[in-house]
Formats: sequence, structure tokens, C-alpha cells
Amino acid sequence: ASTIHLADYTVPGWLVDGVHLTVRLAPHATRVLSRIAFRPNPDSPPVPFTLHGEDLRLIHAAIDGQPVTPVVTPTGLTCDTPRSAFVWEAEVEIAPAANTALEGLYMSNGIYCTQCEAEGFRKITYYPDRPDVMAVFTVRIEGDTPVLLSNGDPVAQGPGWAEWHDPWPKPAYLFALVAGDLVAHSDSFTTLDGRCVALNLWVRAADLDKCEFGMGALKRAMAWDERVYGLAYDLSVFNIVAVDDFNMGAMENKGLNIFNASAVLASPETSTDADFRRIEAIIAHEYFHNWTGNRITCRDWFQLCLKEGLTVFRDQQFTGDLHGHAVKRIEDALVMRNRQFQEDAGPLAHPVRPDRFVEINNFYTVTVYEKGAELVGMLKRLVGDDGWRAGMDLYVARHDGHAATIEDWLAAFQDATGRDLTQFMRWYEQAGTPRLTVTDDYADGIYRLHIAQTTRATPDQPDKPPLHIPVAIGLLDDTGAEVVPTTLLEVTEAQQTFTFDGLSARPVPSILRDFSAPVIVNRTVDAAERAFLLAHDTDPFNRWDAGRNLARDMALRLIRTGGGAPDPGYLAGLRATLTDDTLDPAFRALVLTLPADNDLTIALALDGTVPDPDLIHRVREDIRGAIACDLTDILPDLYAAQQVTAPYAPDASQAGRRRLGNAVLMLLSLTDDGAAAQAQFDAATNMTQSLAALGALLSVGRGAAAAQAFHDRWQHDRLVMNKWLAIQIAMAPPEQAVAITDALTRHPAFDWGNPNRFRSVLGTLAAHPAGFHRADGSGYALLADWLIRLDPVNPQTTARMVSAFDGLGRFDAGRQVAMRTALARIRQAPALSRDTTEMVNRLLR
Ligand code: B3K
Ligand code: ZN
Repeated sequence: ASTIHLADYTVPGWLVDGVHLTVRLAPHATRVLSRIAFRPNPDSPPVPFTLHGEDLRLIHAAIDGQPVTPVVTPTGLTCDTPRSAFVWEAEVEIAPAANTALEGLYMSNGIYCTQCEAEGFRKITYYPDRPDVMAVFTVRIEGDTPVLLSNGDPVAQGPGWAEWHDPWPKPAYLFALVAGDLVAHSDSFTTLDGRCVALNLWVRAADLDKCEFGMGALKRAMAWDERVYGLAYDLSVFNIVAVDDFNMGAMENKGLNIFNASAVLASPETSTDADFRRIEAIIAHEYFHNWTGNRITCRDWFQLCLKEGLTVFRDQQFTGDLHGHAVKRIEDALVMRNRQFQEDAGPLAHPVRPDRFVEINNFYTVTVYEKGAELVGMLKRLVGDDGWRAGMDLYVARHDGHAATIEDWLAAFQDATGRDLTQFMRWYEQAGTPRLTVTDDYADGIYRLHIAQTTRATPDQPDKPPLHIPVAIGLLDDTGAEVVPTTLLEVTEAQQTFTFDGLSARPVPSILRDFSAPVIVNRTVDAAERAFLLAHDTDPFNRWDAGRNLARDMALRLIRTGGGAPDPGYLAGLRATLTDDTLDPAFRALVLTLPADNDLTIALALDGTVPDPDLIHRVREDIRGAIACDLTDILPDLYAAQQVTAPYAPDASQAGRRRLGNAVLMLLSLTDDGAAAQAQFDAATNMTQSLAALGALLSVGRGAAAAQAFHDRWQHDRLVMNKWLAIQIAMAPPEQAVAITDALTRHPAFDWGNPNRFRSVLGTLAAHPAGFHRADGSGYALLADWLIRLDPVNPQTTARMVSAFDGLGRFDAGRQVAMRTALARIRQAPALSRDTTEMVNRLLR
């Protein structure tokens, strides 16, 4: 398979003036008739007429009504055409029921649905399947199902057919079609300019009781985008459909969002507080794409972060506005540190805007999405709130209806604010996590901060020029009062010094407030200063981070020395924080959360220590045991104080209390043999309480009866069964995780062709560091077996999960050999997909 380079971009040779599709649905022989008006692109030199197409059976083609015989290849066709505008017609046959890759038109539990991003439309008909070709679509669907949906506004319908027209020009990746036996939960929304929009959430009848929350989330998102950005919805109807088989969370097709059922269906009995938050965020994210993605789309797939980074940033803002920014910021930083920093430090590292790929589906990554959102956040800090809004307005005004680039994006901010963003552009082009080394000195009332930046080499990028890094800092006196409030330092050189004068004593610095940049800060800080910041920092992010750093320094020390007793200073700080009732319970729960194994693994590897997953696991468990023991006098009251008596609501205040209560429950279980957890499990009336109690019981080896009861109650609910499968693996002791996973793959509930199910089992094993990285290689072997099996069925989900082997180079020789052996075995599988081949090759290079 060949590598595609950003540098090779050329404009499309032919443009599309309009598309008419007629889709005659049948599970094994769907006919797609297309009538497409083409004209030569005046900005392109004359090029031959070529269309993309895969897995299509061409029945007939014509140009301006005259039959033609194109040259057909496995990836498309070419044809002699007039040099001027003409109408192309084609009829193709496809088999949605045989489509297990879930790309193009496929069937999920009897429902026809589509997934076209990135390059799935070419599996529906011949077309210039590239995002810079935008066109108005009219679609007629013929089929014997009660509901027939496509993009845009409904035009007409009758028994067995429906017609849709989408007036907004769009690239083919935003095309969607749904047909099936569905029912709607309906509502409406009146836009800021007074138009009434019909809202429908389409589900199977049995799921109708799980729609209310998602509908409310949609309306909150619509109102928020109007209020914050002045962006209103632009069609008469907005449809969302829930399907069971879906490769990711959801898809923003114009006016017809298609969702993984797990990302939209919610009820207190079946969904946790975290599910409610995630569902609200995904519904908002897909809705926000209507402007940032659909009205303004990407010129080519290298620009993916243009829509994804910005839309993630917008959904993060939305969640923060609704439920509190402090906790949201900490959670987003955790995703960066636990997952993105890992990607950036290994063989899969790539820039937020990659400059080459083999299969674009492999670049829907935490780097493009979450680091992409961090770049947007840094830009906002650099231009300020007014500059941000001015830049956004200019970006929308300039590029509405067009396919844009990152250069266009930054130019809008440069022109709106006058700021020079030339150096900032490097963030999009340079992979790797910058490390800031910070030292300070104080003399004669002058305090100086010295900041040096370096970024290690990443694949294909040996040299890393300095970046433009916004570093928010504050200075505190010894009572915790701010002597210098939050100030944005702009680090642009390899080394820089910032001076603060007129200080009467040496201040305590609070650095990288609000996680103002996705960087690693290296600074030698003693435990006393960390404890002081945990008690006093006025920036909530850094207050939390001080506690996390205390825990991390301690964990790293214990790992290096092979074990020992936790710091009394850490335990005292934890006690003070947990008992401080002025602090948000969710914040306290986050302070109680120990650094993830991944986080510790990377920290060790960066310092040249070979991480031992078993030891890391044991040290974390020892610390948990020591905390449970040390805080034994306060835990029962703390637990009791978080119990909610009011009827369940998934709001931040109740959810925060459950989160802290359940974090405490995990510790209590270590000292009471699961008694409190069993009581909570027996009394639980919502999934948050029930699942947390089951997890706590499993974690102390007392979960068998509860797991059986949970199974018996929920065996008919596929979304809940995903949780049942996952939690048994997540909570397994490391030495049992592989065997438990293996046993669950034989359970009747394990329908492995369903991506949610596959991820719940194999994905949970891959996310259990000490379980997956067994020294005997059994975790690697089991995952490899299953990926080899899944690849011919669903390459996209397979390729995504191959990234579990990303840690490769960090581990000891024995584990490296076992991982390489597993990857080599995958590589040798017959007819391995392009998706998986690219991932394995990148990992093994
Ligand atoms: N844009 C889709 C992701 C498509 C993934 C294709 N492999 C969902 C989203 O980011 O909103
Ligand atoms: Zn998105």
C-alpha cells in the first residue's frame, strides 16, 4: 500500500454541481443509481476523469445519456469524457448485509445505515470521494421499511419511498442514509432567529425509554452554540439515529447524525454518571460539527484536526460551562498525560496535522483530537477572549461553504488580532511532547524564572525547533496569598528568563496553571512545597496537580526502591483535602485517584528506567492499602456523607458525591472485606452505585455472587452486558486477567463482530497494564489471536486496537520479544488489511 503525502495535494480536476441518488434497498443486492453533474475545475489543468469506487458491481454507466464503458479497477474507474460540463449516470449493486467492516452502507440488527467518513462513500457509488468536492445532494430511498432517512430536509414520501434534499453543499463523507423499523422520540427547538426545528431521536421500540436525556443534551448544545458563538442550526429537521454496530462513538452527517447506541441511549438504571456525561458531550460534539466540520469542512484529510481539534475544544468548553471548569480541565489533562503523551513518546507519534498516511482511518487519534483541542485552547489563551471570538467570527465568515486548511484557520486569527502566529504553526507540524525545565532564583526583591524547552526526536522528525508556548503562572506568598496573580508567559526561545521585581520575600511559584499547554514540566520541588500548594494554590488545576505530583514522586520512589512506606506528608495532605468540605466532592475524588500505571510507566521510561508492570501494580496497591489503613478513622463518615437520598439525577452535584463515595468505597473494601460494597450493591437503584459496588467487590475477590446477580438481571440489555464483561477484566488481579478474558470470549454474550463487545473484552484487557503485560506474553498472544480473527471482518476496529502494542520499546527485553512476536504473527496473517498493516509496520519500524 502506498503512502499519501500532504505535499502532493492537487485541486480536484472536476467539480460537482449536483448529485441525485436513488437507492433501492435490498440486503444482498441494493441498487444505487447516481446522476451527477460534473464540470471541469477552472483552477485545475485538464486531467482525466477518475472516480473512486470499491466493492461495487457496475451495472451500467452513461454520459449525457449515452452509454459508456469505463475502465474499472479495484479502487475506481476512469472514462473518456467531454472537456466541458456533462451529466454522469451510473447504476451499481452492493450488498449491505455482507458488509461487516461497518463502512459504507451496512446493516446493524436489521437496520440499514451508513458510515462514510473518511472514505466510505466510494463503497456506495462511484464518486470523487474527497472532502474538497462539495455538492448539493437529492436522495430518493426505496425500501419496505417504515422509516427512510437521509440528509437535509424531507421533500416527499409515500409507501415504500422517501425523498430528501440537502440544500447545503457537502463533501461525500457527510452523506448518510438510514432505513429500518425505528420509532422516534420527538421534540422541537426554536432557533435564535425564530425558526422551529423538528428534533427526532430514532431508536428501536424497546429503547424508547432511553431517549429523554439525549434529547435534552441536544437542546442544551443547540442553545449553547447560539449563545456562545452565535451559530444556529440551518435545516428544518435534525435527526439522530442509534445503531448497535458502529466503529466509533458517533458521526456528524449533515442533519442525520448516526450514533453508537452506547453514545446516546441513557437511563439511570442502565447508565452511570460517567455515561451520562460522555453521552452529553458526544451529542454536543456531533451537533457542533454542523458548523465546525460541515459548513466549514477540511480541504483534505491531513487537515482533520481543523474540524476535530476545534470541535473537541468546543465540546470541552460546553461541558465546562454546564458542569464546572475545574474538574473538566483536570479530566482533559489526564487524557493528555495518560494517553496522548504516551502516543507522542512512541513509534506512533505523529503531528497534530500529519503530513503522510497510508490509511487515514488510522489517524483518528488522541493526538489529532485531544492534542488538537489543546492547540485551539493555547491559541485562545494567546489571543485572549475577545481575539478568540473575533478570530472565530472571521474564520466562519471567510470559509463558510468551503473546505479549509490549518493555514486558513491561523490566518483568520492572525488577521483578526494582528498577532503573528508563524511560530505557533509549528505546534501543528511537530510531533512529540515538549519538556520544560524550570529553575528559579531570588535575590534583592527580584524573582527570576528560567524556562528551557526541549522536544525529543520522533519518527521522521529528528530536529525540533522551539515552540511558542503559553505558560500561565502565579506567585504565592507563604500564607497562600497571591503576590502575582495568574499571568501568561510566552515562551518562544529554547531558553528564557522571566523576571518579577518588587517582591518582599521569595515566592512559591505555581507553574502551568490550568494546564495552559500540553507539556511536561520538569522542576525539582520538595514534598513540603507540593503539600503547601495542595493546601493553598488558588488555581484549582495546580492544586490538584500538586497532590498528584506528591503521589507520583512517592510512587516513583517506591518503584525505584522496590517498595516501602508511603510519605507521611502525602497522607496528611490527602487527609486534609478529603475532609475539607468546602471542596467539590468530584475534585476530592480526583485528588484521591493515584497516577495511572501508564503515567508512571512513561515517567520511568523517560528517565531511562525499564518499567516493570508487576512492580508498578504492586506499589500502587501498597499505596492504596496504606491510604485505607491511615485514613481508616475518616473513611466511613466520608462515605456516609456522600450518600444521596434525593431521586437520582445525573447532575454535577449528585454525580460528584457518588464519585467521591465510590472512590472511598474502593478503599473501605480493603479493610471491611467488601461489606460496605455488598450493602451498596444490594441497595443500589442506579447503575452508578451498582457497578461501582460490583467493581469494589471484584477488586477484593468477593464479587462472584454479585457478578452472577448482575448478569441475571441484565443479560437482555446489550449495553449493560458490555459493562458486565469489562468490569470483570478491569478488576481482575494481574495474574488472572488473561484467563478471565479468555473465558469471557467463550461466554454467549461475547458477540465479537460487534465493536462495543470486542472492545469491552479485548480492549479492557489491553487497558489493564499489569494484566496485559504478563511476563509470559500470554496477554499479547491472546490479543494477537483475536486481532487476526477480527481483521478480515472489521479492519478499522482491528487497526485501532493494534495500538495496544504502542509501549513496545519501553519494556524489558523479554516483553519486547513477546510483543514483537505477537506483532509479527499479525503481520503474517493472510490478506491482512491495509489498516492493520500500516499500524503493525509503524509499531515494528
Ligand atoms: N467524525 C467522526 C469520526 C469518523 C471516524 C472515521 N474513521 C466522529 C467525530 O469525530 O465526531
Ligand atoms: Zn468529531
